[in-house]
Amino acid sequence: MDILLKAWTYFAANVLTQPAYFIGLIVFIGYSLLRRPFHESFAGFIKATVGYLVLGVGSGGLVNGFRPILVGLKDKFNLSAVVIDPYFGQNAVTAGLPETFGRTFSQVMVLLLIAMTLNILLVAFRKVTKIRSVFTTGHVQIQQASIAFWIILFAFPELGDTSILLLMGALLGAYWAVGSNLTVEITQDLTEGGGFCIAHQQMFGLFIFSKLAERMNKKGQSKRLEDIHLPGFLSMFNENVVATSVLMLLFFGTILVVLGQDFLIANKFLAEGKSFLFYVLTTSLNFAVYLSILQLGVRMFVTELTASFQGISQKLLPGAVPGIDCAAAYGFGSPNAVTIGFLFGALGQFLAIITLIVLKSPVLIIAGFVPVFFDNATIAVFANNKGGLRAAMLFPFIAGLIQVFGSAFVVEFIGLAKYGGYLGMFDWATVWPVIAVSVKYLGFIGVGICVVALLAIPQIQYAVNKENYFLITDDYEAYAAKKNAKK
Ligand code: ASC
Repeated sequence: MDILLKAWTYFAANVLTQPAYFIGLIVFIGYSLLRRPFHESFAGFIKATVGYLVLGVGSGGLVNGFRPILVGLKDKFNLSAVVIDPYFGQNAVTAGLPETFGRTFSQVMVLLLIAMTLNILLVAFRKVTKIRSVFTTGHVQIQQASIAFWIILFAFPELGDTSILLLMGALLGAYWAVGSNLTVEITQDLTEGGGFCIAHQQMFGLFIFSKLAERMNKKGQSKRLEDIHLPGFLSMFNENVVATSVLMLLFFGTILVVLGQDFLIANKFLAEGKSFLFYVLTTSLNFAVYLSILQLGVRMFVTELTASFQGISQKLLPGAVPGIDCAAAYGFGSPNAVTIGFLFGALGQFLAIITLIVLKSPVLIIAGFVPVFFDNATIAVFANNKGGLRAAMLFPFIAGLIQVFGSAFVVEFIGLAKYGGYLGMFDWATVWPVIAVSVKYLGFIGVGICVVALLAIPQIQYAVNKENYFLITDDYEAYAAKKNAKK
């Protein structure tokens, strides 16, 4: 037993929570099941893993380069505030657990085992459960597990470790399976049968905003970004690198000027004696650099994943779809949607933060880079695909407001505010506050209600779309032909 647990922990720490290797492994297994020769399966493993690592260089570069700038605002103005960002959330939980609850959380790998098993079982029994997707984005699962652990302890401070693991396994497992399953149709539409869905932190948001965007654009009156061609000198913005660079220069340029040269030197952003102007320029242009790298990575691994996963969905886990990082969406649709989503999300967040200040809210929130960028950019990509430019501006803006207000409420409610961080992504500012309130006031019944309510969602999705529900993943070509015939 001990050896098995050790082997699992090793696997979980090095493969399961490292999406690059996990996706690589899935690709290898997929090709092997398709009886491709070993060298092809191996080549697939390498291409998928390298592609995912390249994506990681892009998203890591964005996070590491731009998070300190946003957080710098907090230090510059000496604010005591909660930063909404998954990494800050995880740190806050780690710091607060011993003091608040007298415990620590070391069993995250066991939790992943329970939740992963539950997720696979839910897909294996898809005829009954109507769940088609497996969540593979391990690094965000860990961030989510730490906040969920806090929420459960907050509701049941006396509960023993095993019971907590079971409750978390049920709640998180259901959330992972149901949430990623919600994104199947919209991702198939966006990627024209890419064969994956999104397993991240704004899955409910993507679903809701896609539906609203579709509604808003019933007559197809709002053009998609990729169909808009700006005239005259504005035509330079048709190119993504130019549009992103110019907009980021305005956005981060303003923030860097507010922070000021002295602050930047004192905090080691800028070396003494170096040009401030060129520092601002390089920093802003780096945004476009990392975004380009990220998109390159997506292109590298998605092709492999799509081709190889047939093996798994035909032979191992019938009808399954892999749920992957939200950044995979940035390789599809208009790249300018990413930039627009970020800016309008930031606008929403800043407006919400000003409102908190004006209303003298007991908690102040600082925009964290990960929710502002990855949530809202992804929402914009999906919203643009269904509802065009208007939707790509409106919904990230609304999401920005919600991320701040929802987080401000829940972080105060669960008593995490004084440790300075909260996850802050869209689902964690909407779905999880509802779960937190339910389990706090209704106890075990609340947990039961939440799990049942989550599992009811795919049933409703199926009931309203029986004909195409499984077809869209089992045979996208047939689904697309059917849709076109209808048109
Ligand atoms: C997150 C998180 C990241 C990013 C990344 C986006 O939630 O923790 O590092 O989003 O997954 O590609």
